[in-house]
Amino acid sequence: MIPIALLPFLLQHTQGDFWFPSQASRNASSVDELFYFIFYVSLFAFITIVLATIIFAVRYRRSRVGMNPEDSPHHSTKIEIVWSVIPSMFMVVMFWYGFKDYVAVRTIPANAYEIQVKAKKWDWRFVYPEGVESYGGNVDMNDGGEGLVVPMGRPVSVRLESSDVLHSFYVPDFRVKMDAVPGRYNSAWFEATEPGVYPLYCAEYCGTRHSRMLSQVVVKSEEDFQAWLKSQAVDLASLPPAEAGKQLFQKNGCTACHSLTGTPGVGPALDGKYGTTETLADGSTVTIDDNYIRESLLDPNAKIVANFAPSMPSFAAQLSADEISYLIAFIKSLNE
Ligand code: HEC
Ligand SMILES: [Cu+2]
Repeated sequence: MIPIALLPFLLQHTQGDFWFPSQASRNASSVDELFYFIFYVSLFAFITIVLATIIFAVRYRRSRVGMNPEDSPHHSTKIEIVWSVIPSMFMVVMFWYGFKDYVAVRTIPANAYEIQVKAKKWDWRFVYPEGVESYGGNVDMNDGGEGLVVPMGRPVSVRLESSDVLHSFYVPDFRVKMDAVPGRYNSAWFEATEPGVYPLYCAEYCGTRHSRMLSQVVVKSEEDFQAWLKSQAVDLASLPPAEAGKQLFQKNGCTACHSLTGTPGVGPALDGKYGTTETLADGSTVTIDDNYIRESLLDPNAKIVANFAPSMPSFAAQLSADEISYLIAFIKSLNE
């Protein structure tokens, strides 16, 4: 049914096409081949059945034959065997490759390089075995993060967790998608085969800023990846406190809710705020000082800023006393 001239176009998928983005991981081609096999078998069956239906309806229509329908033969073993056995053979092929690919996609190679992926409303944080952290990378949010940086040519596993609601780790170019579920760990793996930058989506509607929970996977050659790891290892204590606080502000995803440009987001903008007077939801006022910021981080719902929903998570489990001081120094430095 498909014009022969179209076939080479339809079968050449590696660069990405109408159906799929590029194939940038080792499992991508087998996923696509199975998809296309099922797709073309279904297309063939669909066209054959619809055509036969139309032809029979026209050819044996009542006005043409001019009489009431004859009783149809109710049994033909030959036909029944043909239409059972042939489709079953196709099903077995689909099952066999589906099962084989499923096992390959779900079995994490023992030598995989494990990165912890932490999802929360509404950003991603990536923790490497070397203690290095990377985050976000969403151009739109302008958070300055680089996203998930991975080496090319060796298996990488992601251990997914969520600290609030369901999120889903989705990299279309790798054909990888796995939920990040609060209260349990999930894992997925891939082996990137082409250097480049690929979009990383949250594929589970997770609240008002779900569409902004957009990051990227940066695939680097082994040497570039090792160089990147080295360049990321910073000792916060060696930085000026405000600079250390700035890094923590980005790493902890404060940028997802707080802008530093005066425009309120989910939470109030934090530039030029230190030392000013804040009006709270109950009408009382409070001065934004060190103790107030500390309380905002450890017990955010103790005082709610007027006109904002109490949606800030507590950072009591994430931040050490030193880190809280760095963050305070950073917020103070925004007044200068
Ligand atoms: C999920 C969104 C969200 C995240 C992430 C978040 N906050 Fe907030 N934050 C809010 C909201 C909403 C408010 C205002 C309501 C309230 O007082 O709880 C707020 C209030 C504050 C205040 C008080 C501001 C004022 O004008 O009185 C400070 C300071 C603050 N956050 C700092 C931070 C820091 C530092 C981080 C990162 C460690 C952070 N927040 C992460 C949503 C967030
Ligand atoms: Cu999400």
